[in-house]
Amino acid sequence: MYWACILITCIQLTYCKVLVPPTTVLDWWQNSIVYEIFPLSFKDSNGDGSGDFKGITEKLDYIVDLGVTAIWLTPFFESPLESGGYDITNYLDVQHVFGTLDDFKDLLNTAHSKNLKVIMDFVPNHTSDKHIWFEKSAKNETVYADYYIWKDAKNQEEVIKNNATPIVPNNWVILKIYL
Ligand SMILES: [Ca+2]
Repeated sequence: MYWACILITCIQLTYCKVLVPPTTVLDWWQNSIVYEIFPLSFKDSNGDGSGDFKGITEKLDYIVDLGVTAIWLTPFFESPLESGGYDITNYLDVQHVFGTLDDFKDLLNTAHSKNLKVIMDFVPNHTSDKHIWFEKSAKNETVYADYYIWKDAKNQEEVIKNNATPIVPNNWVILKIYL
């Protein structure tokens, strides 16, 4: 009888998938409620037609009231805004249509004072074609030449021989929005 009980217990543990409660505590990003903000179309604090840092700062109490614990800001670095701000020309400054770097710091500090985490949508894998690195790389300048991956045009020979208009080597679509 004793061995039968042990056998039944082993079968139950094996086939009934008795689960052991997880002992790990979830990290903040695993259980946060995240509110994505596209700064350009969020609140415009100065009436120039574009959302900005001060507008976001003004709405933080509203965001907290929603139960949000983190905000995610889409890219707000210096950019010609030809690709929603994902086309960055300067990673060391903010896009001035959103305000100043101090305005951003104020937004950050105010968010933290309300226990809101701030996620910056950082885009390290590509830049604007107007970024100085891209321009130097396109000219094949030393050091910068391999900062980007380059591929010849589909009609490269025609371009070289007859100065033909280059045909892009892929089927990527450029999606331009607003402004
Ligand atoms: Ca504005």
